[in-house]
Order: sequence, then structure tokens, then C-alpha cells
Amino acid sequence: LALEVELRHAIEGDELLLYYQPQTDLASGETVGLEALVRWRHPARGMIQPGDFIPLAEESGLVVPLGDWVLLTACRQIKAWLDAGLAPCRTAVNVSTVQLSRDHLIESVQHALRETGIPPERLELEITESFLMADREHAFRALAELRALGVRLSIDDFGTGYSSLAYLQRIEIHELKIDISFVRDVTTNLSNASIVKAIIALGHSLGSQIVAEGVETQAQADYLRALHCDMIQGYLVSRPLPVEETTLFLKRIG
Ligand code: G
Ligand code: G
Ligand code: MN
Ligand code: NA
Repeated sequence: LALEVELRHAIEGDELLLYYQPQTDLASGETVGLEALVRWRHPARGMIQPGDFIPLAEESGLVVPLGDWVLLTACRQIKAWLDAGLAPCRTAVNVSTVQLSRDHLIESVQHALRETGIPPERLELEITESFLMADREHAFRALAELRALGVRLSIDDFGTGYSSLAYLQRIEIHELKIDISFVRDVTTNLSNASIVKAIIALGHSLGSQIVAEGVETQAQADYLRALHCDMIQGYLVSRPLPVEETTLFLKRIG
């Protein structure tokens, strides 16, 4: 409970911050996207990683105001990078299933777009596969409404759930992110390589682009390029970076 009170305080105060990790196009080598990843700079405990407070935020419902903060902060940052001529094609934010199950999310996205005036296609929402399984009709309506706003949709951790394939036909999904667990030993583990190939073929046949997550070595990148994977994200290119370092990264590659 103490941590919950502290998290509420952190959301209302200025203890949260966003790091950004680049996504690189495998064919052109260009940085085409960023993923925003939240951190909590706790006054006593130091930097807390999302894995250590997002579950609590979800259980307590605090992920709703936290998610609003993430959306608005990311959109303001996109606006600042656009104004500086540095913005990559898109920046993604992670959206919890708890946020998606409430109608409030549509208003939050609308509000962040309206307040900042950024083109909606500059914003991408990463949704986990499990959301698609919970309440299909509700999930479908929610995603259709988000699509109507013009934002991009991405399925995070793809392959770890059991995504209804029929689902992916019903709504335009711009991007599938292959989970790190399949990417880690893709060059040596035949069954993981088969799964990665299947996801790429499936995604492409449905008109989605494919991002491999957690790419750490040049050998993985070369292998994924040979499989026609579109993009990579991972330590090979860059760790998630604080804002100032992200801006320097964008200037360096620009
Ligand atoms: O940054 P890191 O790799 O530690 O992120 C761990 C997990 O936290 C990932 O599953 C990621 O999706 C999740 N996460 C990071 N930022 C956010 C956020 O802003 N909102 C939500 N709901 N999850 C996030
Ligand atoms: O949203 P998602 O669950 O996909 O969050 C991505 C997570 O993966 C973040 O916690 C991020 O810090 C982590 N990550 C990003 N790149 C790499 C990588 O190359 N290797 C490993 N092991 N983790 C990574
Ligand atoms: Mn993600
Ligand atoms: Na992921």
C-alpha cells in the first residue's frame, strides 16, 4: 500500500520520466521510430524500472492516470522533435490492457493529439496480444475507434500469447513486434527461427510491418534481414536513452 501511495504521488509530481529506444529499418539503416519506456525516479530508491511498478499500477488502476501522463508527455516530445526537424516517422507508447478496457483511453489520445497538434500517424500505440483475447468484441470496437483517430497500432510481444489470427484480418495493424524470447537465439535455435519466419510471413500477408525486439548482435540483424524482417530494436543499435541523449542520437544520425 505504501508503494501505491508513493506511485500516486509520483504520477502527480514530477518523478516519472520517459526513455526512448530507436527502431531501425533493416533495408535502409534509417531510424524510423522510437519506443517510449517509462521510468520512476524515486527520491529514496533511485531509478525504478517499469517491470517493478507497472504491475502495481495495473492492479491499483493507477495505470490510467500514469498512461495519460505517458501519452501527453510523449506527444509533447514528438512535437518538440518535429519543431526541431528531428522527429522520426513515429514514436510508440505502451498501452496497458487495463487502459484499453476503459473508454477513457480514446479521450486521452484525442486530448494529447489536440493539445500538441501533432499528426496522428506520428503516434503509435503498442498493445499486447493478451488484450485481443479478453473480450473480443469490446477489443475490436476499441481498436477501430483508435484507428479512426489516425494513430498507428502495433502488437507488442507478438507470439507469446495466442493471438486470434482471424482478429488480425479484421483490423488494420501496422506493426507486429516479435517477442525477444524468439529473437534471442534465432541464429542457432531452429524452432525459434521457424517461428520468426512464420510471424514475418503472416504479418506481411496481412499488410503489417515486422519489428524484431531485443536485437543485440550483428549476426541476429543480418539473419533477420535475410528473412525480410523490416525493423530491429535492441542494444545493437541503442539502449533506451533519456530525452537529451535521444535528441543527440537523432541529431547524429540526421
Ligand atoms: O523498459 P523495460 O524494458 O524495462 O520495460 C519493461 C516492460 O514495461 C515492458 O513490458 C514495457 O512494455 C513496459 N512498459 C514500459 N513503459 C511502459 C508504459 O509507459 N506503460 C505501460 N503500460 N507499460 C510500459
Ligand atoms: O514493451 P516491451 O515489453 O517490449 O519492452 C521492451 C523491453 O525490452 C524493455 O524493458 C527494454 O529495456 C528491453 N530491451 C530493449 N532492447 C533490449 C535488448 O537488446 N536486449 C534485452 N535483453 N532487452 C532489451
Ligand atoms: Mn513495447
Ligand atoms: Na515487447
